[in-house]
Amino acid sequence: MSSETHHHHDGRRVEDVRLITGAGRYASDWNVPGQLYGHFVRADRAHAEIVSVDTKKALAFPGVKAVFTGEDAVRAGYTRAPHTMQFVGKNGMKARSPARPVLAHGKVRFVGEAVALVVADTAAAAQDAADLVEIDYRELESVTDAERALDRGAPQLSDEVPGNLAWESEVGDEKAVEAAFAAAAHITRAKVVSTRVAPNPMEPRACLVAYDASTETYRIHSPMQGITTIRSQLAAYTKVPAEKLVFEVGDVGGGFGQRSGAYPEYAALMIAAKALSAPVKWTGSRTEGLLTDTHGRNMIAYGQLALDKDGKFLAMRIDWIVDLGAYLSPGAQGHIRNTTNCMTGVYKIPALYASYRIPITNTTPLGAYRGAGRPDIAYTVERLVNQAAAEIGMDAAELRRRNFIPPEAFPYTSPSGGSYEIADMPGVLAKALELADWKGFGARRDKSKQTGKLRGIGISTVIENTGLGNAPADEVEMQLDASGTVTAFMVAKTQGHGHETTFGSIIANALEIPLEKVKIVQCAPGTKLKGNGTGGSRSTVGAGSVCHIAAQKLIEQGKALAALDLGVEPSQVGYAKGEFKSDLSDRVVQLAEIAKEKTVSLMADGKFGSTYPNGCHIAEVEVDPETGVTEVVSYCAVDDIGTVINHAIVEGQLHGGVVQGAGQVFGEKVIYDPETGQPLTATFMDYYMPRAGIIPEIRGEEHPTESKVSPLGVKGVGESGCTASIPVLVGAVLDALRPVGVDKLDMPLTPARVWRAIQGAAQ
Ligand code: MCN
Repeated sequence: MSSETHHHHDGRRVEDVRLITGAGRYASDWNVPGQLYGHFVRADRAHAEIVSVDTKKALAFPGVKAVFTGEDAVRAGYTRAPHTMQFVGKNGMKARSPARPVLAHGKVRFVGEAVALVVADTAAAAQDAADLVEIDYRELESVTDAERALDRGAPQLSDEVPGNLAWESEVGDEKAVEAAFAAAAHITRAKVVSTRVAPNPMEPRACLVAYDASTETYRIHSPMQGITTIRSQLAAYTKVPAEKLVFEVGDVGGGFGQRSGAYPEYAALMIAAKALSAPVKWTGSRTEGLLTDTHGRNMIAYGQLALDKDGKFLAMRIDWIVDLGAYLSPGAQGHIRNTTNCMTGVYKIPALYASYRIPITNTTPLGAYRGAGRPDIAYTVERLVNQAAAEIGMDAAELRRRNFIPPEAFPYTSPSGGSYEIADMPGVLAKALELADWKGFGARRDKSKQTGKLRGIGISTVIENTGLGNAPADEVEMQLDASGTVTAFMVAKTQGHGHETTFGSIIANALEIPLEKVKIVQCAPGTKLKGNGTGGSRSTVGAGSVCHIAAQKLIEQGKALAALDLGVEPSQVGYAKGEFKSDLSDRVVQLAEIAKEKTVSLMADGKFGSTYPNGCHIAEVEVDPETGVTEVVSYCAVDDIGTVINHAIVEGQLHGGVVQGAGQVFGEKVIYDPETGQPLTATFMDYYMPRAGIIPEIRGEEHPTESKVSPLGVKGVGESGCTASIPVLVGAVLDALRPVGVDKLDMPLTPARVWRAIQGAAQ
């Protein structure tokens, strides 16, 4: 979008004044009269039978109203957690998951699993009394390692999941791949591990449930990413009809995928609110978040890439192991769908074969986490490509150039069934090489050497699917009132993304009115609107596009209404800048006037396919071999996200994504003790979080190819940053270390691990 269309507004986020001056309304700010407070008693061991739960002492604690246990969950029938792994696997295999009562019953399968819910008249009393709930366990051997869980003789989590194998599947053509490998001039092999990370949004998970017995309705306040998916999942979990679940969402302090599904805690609070005829509120702590917010990534890929003598890719083979934790969570499916979709990346790879094995383990369930499989497949493919370049001695950019899907081949159907709409990889690459001064790297490496530093350069060229959602359509309701204010209602939900600004601008631009005249209302309580929640970087492609369509509809309806005033035919009315005019009349009808007597109200909808943002990131690092400390000294990003609605927000999204990826690369990792299954990273003392300073100022450029999927020409951007940054940063460090003999190293690339790898190679 050209800057002229933004003459109404300087591009700054309209929500920020509210959010940074303490005027936001987050879950903790949300209170209702007479509310009680819940505190969950959680499993302190990874795998055990529950012999008994004694609540007597807790119940006697001053202020305690009730204690709920697995028996209450079973009595309510809240035992089958919904999951979305609906794919058909090998030999027709359907995904399997253990039953999961909303409070554990019979067995606990990971540390942190909720076993009891104590409700009291203060949060402190509930917490204190929780310590008095006495649970007698019979401990079982646990397994937290994905590959070990699949071994014969491994501890078994559930009779419902024989061999701990929740699902197995394959894609591609195994025979064709075998033939291609047999004829290859070179084969690159790598085991690529995408570490398990915890999402850690700034605002902890929380939920306040009130029950109205007269209407049998639950009012649920919780920070979430949208309400439609959660509503249907919670309805499935509890068998309470969806229309009896009314959601209320205020401001949300980050989500990153983790808040998209129904958690058992929400349903447990429903039991309590109904039983006690009082609203019950729970606010999670940081440690509860680290233990029970669905984790992300956590995949092991055994990859192989076959090349001919000119460096052309012939075939790729990947064996995936994706550990989904103790139970399949609602967000689990992304790890399959999104990795499959873009499995061959931006490259033309004629033959592909991949197999999936999905174990369950005694660990926190996995869910969507910024990218939900997209960064993992990109990391795997890019690791293979970079390693192949090093092994055959070809420039990593040149190897890419030889293997890109050529621009004229779009729309392109990948061997795993992805259908990429449009991209210009050679163009993206050329721009990035120029921006990063790829050619000048040798001189910079020499210069770093003089100061005792190992300099490395990394490159990633990636593509991902964004936009597609499960909802039958995205709907927007639009109202124009007599003050000329246009209000748009939808069920996407900003969690810090700036939707008030971007969706407001889409409408303001379409109507050519000031942004101040547009109001965005997301997830109004009790709304019947259809649509996707925010996730999968789909909101702009989906809800955003429908905002545009709705505005066009408003203009058309306005023309009909204005025509009556002007005494002409609707086709003789023109619209611009908030005014209806006709050549046949010298009167002007203001937009507000058509709502003078009655608010104008309309519905618009749309169903959109996938868009494919893509890009090339290039980073340089300096590693100090004395200390193992890595400094990222340069970061360039060229991204194609189609038409850009708001450049500052897009830059922010990319920056946030890049740093989130860098967090995983340089430190973030959830670690379990292999013997006991205890998580060793359950506080910020143990779990690394990235700081803004770990990435220098990003030098970015746009390289848009317009998407036809959306009338706005947009592609999603919310996840692009981490999809590109993980491979580029690992690639840069490995490039720095290769001259000293280190050619593989798994994340996290902490100083200690880098230093040890350098020492190990020297011996
Ligand atoms: N945008 C734009 N022009 C485009 C595309 C997007 O101006 N061509 C703007 C959008 O209008 C929106 C933002 O960029 O304000 C992100 O848009 P989009 O790519 O459509 O993604 P979603 O709004 O659907 O957000 C989801 C995505 C995901 S999946 C995760 S995870 C993630 C992310 O966004 N979580 C976030 N970014 C996050 N940012 C914040 N602050 N907090 C999170 O939890």
